[in-house]
Amino acid sequence: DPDLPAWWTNAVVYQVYPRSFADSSGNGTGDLAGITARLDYIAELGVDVIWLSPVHQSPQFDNGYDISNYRRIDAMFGSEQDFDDLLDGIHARGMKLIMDLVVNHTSSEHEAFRKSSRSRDNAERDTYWWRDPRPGFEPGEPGAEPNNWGSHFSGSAWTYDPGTKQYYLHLFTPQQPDLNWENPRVRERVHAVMNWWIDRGVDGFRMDVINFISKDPALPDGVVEPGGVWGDGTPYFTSGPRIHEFLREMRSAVFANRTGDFLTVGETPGATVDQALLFTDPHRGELDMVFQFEHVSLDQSPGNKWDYRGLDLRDLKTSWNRWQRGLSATGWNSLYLGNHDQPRQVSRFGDDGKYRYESATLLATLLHLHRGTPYIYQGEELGMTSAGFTSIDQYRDVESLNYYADALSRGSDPDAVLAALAAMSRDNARTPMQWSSEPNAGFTTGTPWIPVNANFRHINAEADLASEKSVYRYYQKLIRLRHESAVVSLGDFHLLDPEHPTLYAFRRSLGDQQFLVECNVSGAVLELPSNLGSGDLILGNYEEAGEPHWLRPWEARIVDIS
Ligand code: TEU
Repeated sequence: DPDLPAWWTNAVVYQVYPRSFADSSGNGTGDLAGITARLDYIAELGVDVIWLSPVHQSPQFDNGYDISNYRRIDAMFGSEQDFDDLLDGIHARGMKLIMDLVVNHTSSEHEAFRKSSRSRDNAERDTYWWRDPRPGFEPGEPGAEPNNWGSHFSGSAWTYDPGTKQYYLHLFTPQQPDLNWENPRVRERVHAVMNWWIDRGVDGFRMDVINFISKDPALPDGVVEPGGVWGDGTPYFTSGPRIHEFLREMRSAVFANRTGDFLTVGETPGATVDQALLFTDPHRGELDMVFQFEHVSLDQSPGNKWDYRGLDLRDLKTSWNRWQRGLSATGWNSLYLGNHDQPRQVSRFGDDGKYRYESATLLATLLHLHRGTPYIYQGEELGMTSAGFTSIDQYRDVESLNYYADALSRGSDPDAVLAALAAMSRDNARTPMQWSSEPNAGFTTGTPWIPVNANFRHINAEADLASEKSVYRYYQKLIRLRHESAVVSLGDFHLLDPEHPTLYAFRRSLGDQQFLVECNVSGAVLELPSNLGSGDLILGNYEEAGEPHWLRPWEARIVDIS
């Protein structure tokens, strides 16, 4: 019933990035059996759902976000049986599993793309975007691309195929050709893949860049910013003309005749509140919730994530407040600060030195007390920090390596580029899980595929589990609070003191229940404005009771003011 609160309104999701979670084989890369062996660790945190980043067969140009066979587990992660064992283990602990669904593009090694590339008139040609060179240019030469769009991972969004003398479109790497969703066969195949996974027992999907699947078939040139090289194609592929039709069609083809507690979450870069409302209105039958990107774009110059500028807290409050209000009557928010594409949140928004515990738990309090479904990215519950890499050979991520090469070829200073990577590279979140103070943080007995963060001897799961005061223990309490308290899952959101530069305070209310959340987002003591009353402490990140009208550095408090 779309009019009743859905089960996920009090659920918490935990993201596993399999290559960096736990290696059971000793080859240096995480695998499925490694995850299965650590399920108690995840279950004890209290989460309800695991989102697993891609484990499908893939040449791994983008760590699995380039799938060559949608119905096979990649051997690097283990066997088909290993997958079924993991799924059973998750279900046995009362949790659900959602898979990553990467269908804006496939791998260039997918059979359909191989066939599509063979000739201009083959039956698969139209399942991807092939276009002629721009007239008046020598095919394959700069300027001959069918339009001026840049790829998300540097360079043109087009690659020339000398065999058939046309270009194909790829919004990401050349090894990730975009599928042509205008072709009904593409859509039917995606639905078939989804049904196949649901029949296998999975509980839903996290849909990669799902708001990019409908493109304006004219593929017009985009605007080139002053000093820029490539045009901005986003107006022509973000929430394109048929996006809502495609999502409704997908929902009915996969979920219409099923009963059960499924979950769909769309990754939607660039989505506005108005679009998110359309995507997540339960009466429309599209998606359950979306990952929006506004709040992870506030600390950089527009359109250039490498130009990191730091966050003004007021911008975050303004943005989240708009999302909270916009999706209050209908629709639903997902809540996140980190994932496998973002730097570690404690390093980016908190203080990963002196106040690491306090700021990690403050950020968690802030996030988990908003209205929406919180997502935890592996290691966040330990307060893991960004990688601390200082040399280009420590990096593995294709986006980071391409950016480095591209920036240097344009004459940038290598140290400045390394500083940008240290702040914003996706590899910051991809270093191995820190399980213990053993060699390689207990992640592998072999050589890890990417260096372990040097701080693993004091930041690790073993240490957090051994202590009553730890980031992990605090996350347990927050998750329990959401499960037990309807005001946390369903209460109205009311922002307080929007103009205060370091205080993030808000009220949640449901019937006669009222919680007040007060967070000091700074390393200095903060005197609370007089309008903020005190009440019974529900949860806070300092052990000793403090002054009611003062917050200590990075102090977060949840108080009952009913
Ligand atoms: O990410 C899509 C996306 O647009 C970003 O998060 C992207 O990583 C960022 O803009 C880079 O600056 C998804 C996946 O989460 C990511 O890992 C994949 O690389 C990408 O799609 C392509 O499948």
